[in-house]
Amino acid sequence: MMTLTHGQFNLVYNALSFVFAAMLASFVYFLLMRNQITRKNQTALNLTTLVVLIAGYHYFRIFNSWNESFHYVNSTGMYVMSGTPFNEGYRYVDWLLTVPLLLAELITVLRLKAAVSRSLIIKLSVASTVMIGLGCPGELAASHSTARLVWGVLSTVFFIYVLYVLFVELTKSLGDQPARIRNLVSGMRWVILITWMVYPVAYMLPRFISNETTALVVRQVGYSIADVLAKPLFGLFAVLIMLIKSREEEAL
Ligand code: RET
Repeated sequence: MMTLTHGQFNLVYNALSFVFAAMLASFVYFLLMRNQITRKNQTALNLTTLVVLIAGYHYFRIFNSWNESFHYVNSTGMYVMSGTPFNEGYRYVDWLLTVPLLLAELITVLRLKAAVSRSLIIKLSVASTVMIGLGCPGELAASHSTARLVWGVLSTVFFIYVLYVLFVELTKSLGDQPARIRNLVSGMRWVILITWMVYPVAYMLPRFISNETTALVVRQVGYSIADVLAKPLFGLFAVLIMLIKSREEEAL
């Protein structure tokens, strides 16, 4: 039976609540930015707005699921499992939807030639969907099982392919972008590289942290931090690019 201290329960509770607030706030912010972005740049803005909306909905559900999974025992001052299991599935459903959208957002905001854009978006969305799909059965397998390791390794192959497309193939298409945009794209790619590494590390965590409760708390807080960086922060980078492009178009 898993037992959480008051501090452990509240740490996850507050982290999930913070991410929910960040998704809501960025959703409203992206909506408010609409009239400052020219029509040509609005597809990318739509994508980033959708991503934070989808994530906001899932965080609302994850937050509720967390609250339903534990109840407070007055006599011990601890939180014990209520019997309703915590639903990690929301995260995978969220990633299945938001990861291809985030990658499409990165490519769309650049407004490359139509054929180049299409080819990059197809490669990135197929590879990222397979990456998440392969991670799913591994997440359901027991913490120390070989199955978890094998699914994780298979998923990582597609993760590496996504990084290859972003850092090698995309670079070839950036030649005609102004230097300022190239720097921002470079920033966005580093946000992807650094924040996306948190997910496989969190997946493998139960192998390294033997205390189940600590592993759960660290994983939830890790995912929460990564999600704020990978969605709202990444979206802010994208909006900056849209603003620069919109100003340039208006000046013409
Ligand atoms: C899994 C399984 C283990 C191996 C790898 C994984 C990668 C997950 C990633 C998820 C990214 C999610 C994002 C969500 C927020 O928007 C599936 C954990 C490599 C990279 C960016």
